[in-house]
Amino acid sequence: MDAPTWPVEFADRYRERGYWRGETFGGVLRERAAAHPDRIALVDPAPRRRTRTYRELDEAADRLAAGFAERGIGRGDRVVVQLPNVAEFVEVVFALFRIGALPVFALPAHRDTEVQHICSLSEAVAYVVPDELAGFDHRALASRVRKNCPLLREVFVLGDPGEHTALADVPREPSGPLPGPEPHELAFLQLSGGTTGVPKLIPRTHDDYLYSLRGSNEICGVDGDTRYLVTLPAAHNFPMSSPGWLGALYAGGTVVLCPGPEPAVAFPLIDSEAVTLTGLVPPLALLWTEAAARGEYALTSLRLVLVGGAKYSEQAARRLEPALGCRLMQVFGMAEGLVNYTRLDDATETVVATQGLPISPDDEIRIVDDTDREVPEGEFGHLLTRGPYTIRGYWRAPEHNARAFTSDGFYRTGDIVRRAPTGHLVVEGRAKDQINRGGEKIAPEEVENIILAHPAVHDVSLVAVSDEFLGERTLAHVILREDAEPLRPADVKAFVRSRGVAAYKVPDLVRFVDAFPQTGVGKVSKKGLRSAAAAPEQH
Ligand code: OOB
Repeated sequence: MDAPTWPVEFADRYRERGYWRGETFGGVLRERAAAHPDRIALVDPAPRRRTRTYRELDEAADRLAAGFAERGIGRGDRVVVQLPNVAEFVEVVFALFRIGALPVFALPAHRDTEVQHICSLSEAVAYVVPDELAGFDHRALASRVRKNCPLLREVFVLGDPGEHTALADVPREPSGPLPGPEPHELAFLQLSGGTTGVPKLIPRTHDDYLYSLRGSNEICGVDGDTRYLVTLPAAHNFPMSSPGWLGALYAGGTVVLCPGPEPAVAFPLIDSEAVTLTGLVPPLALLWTEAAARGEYALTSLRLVLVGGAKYSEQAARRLEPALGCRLMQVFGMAEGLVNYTRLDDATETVVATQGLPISPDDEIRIVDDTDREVPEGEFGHLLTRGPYTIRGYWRAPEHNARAFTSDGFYRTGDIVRRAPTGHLVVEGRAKDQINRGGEKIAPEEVENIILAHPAVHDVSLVAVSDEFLGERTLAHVILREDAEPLRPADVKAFVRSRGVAAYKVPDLVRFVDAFPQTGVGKVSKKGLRSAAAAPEQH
């Protein structure tokens, strides 16, 4: 088996309670297209405004599915999808859902190192890319990755295909219904934020993910009149399902694809497309709050903004509602499953100071000490969780699973939380070795391994330093080899960049040291490094 799943007694209970309804994504789109064929499902505003009705989206998915199937892509095959916020992203994903092939969601920012790893680990047979994005040639990246991944048979390119296959040449007239996936089967693989040298893949089923959408829609009041703006990268779990573009489509609403998250791009779209709902990470929420105060855009259609992905300061949260003229909801979620929201009828104090309550009455929450014993009510501890949309294990990672899950199936989130008197969760910190750079997750070990490959570097440790705007930034402490030529911080950054990784993983700061502070057991003391980090930086 590729990943552990729910024991049968849990699966039975989740079905009995109506969480898992035996729907599939392909089936849901078919039903919505039959119920309201001419309603607008997608608005893709750039470079020239295009729309897709539910019928058009349904038919586009069918034709693409037939084309993929003709090229030998079938049930259970993995296909890495790395596309920006465009209509074709949604069409490709629904086409793959229909044939039961699994999209593996890469972020547009990912480069050779990440894509190579994702393709190898998932044993992907195909990879879907744009031709160029933000001045970067994804076709060339695909050519390089393909050399190292013998199983990768096809590269589909949105736009000019170069040596690969044009996505536009794939669609075929469907010759009949394709044998689709079962609701309990996997729908896709999502990337974990990661705490180890390499990210893990998160296997989500149709049943479990659709339940999280239904639950999110109910909490956020999403219905056929909702117009959801996809501000963050569509491949991330938050804008996908909290309640996200998939939630909006589930409810028969309209999804507006935003080409960039900055106010100058998003605000005119909110006004022209009458956007009602969106989701933001805290640094963006800050930017939007400041920009809205300038009053250049009416933003009157906006009803609700969700903020999550990293801790949102209470101070910043208080300013959002008056500035944007809409409701705020905090969301504390994870691609592994559990999602918490504050509620529309919560008092302002609760909305600005807590990270919410779980979606489901069957989300089991334990707050424990270092020995897995429950802490007294109201005190903080490690958050463990189990439930109808939280995975029981990562994809093909048995050793990691033994550490990341308890023997009775609780996921160790790595987050430190406490319960407010209202029962709402408050995120107090993090026990996992991960840096949260404004919602973008960085596993220090991954970046350290890259820097260690530099011939002049003897050792390195990457830590978080607090940052007013991003929450956290990265600082690399580097010990050079004794005989090495001196390096400048810029050389280390350039080296990381040259290895082909997402730009957000390039250290923000680099400091050269002679030794790391040691802990009692002789391990690098990251805590010591963090407290030493207040000293002025070198350039
Ligand atoms: C979301 O998902 P991931 O998988 O990128 O990251 C999950 C981690 C959590 O374990 C926690 O450490 C952190 O991100 N986090 C928050 C937070 N929301 C997420 N920390 C503090 N306050 C919050 N509100 O980030 C994600 C997935 C679905 C919905 C929203 C966010």
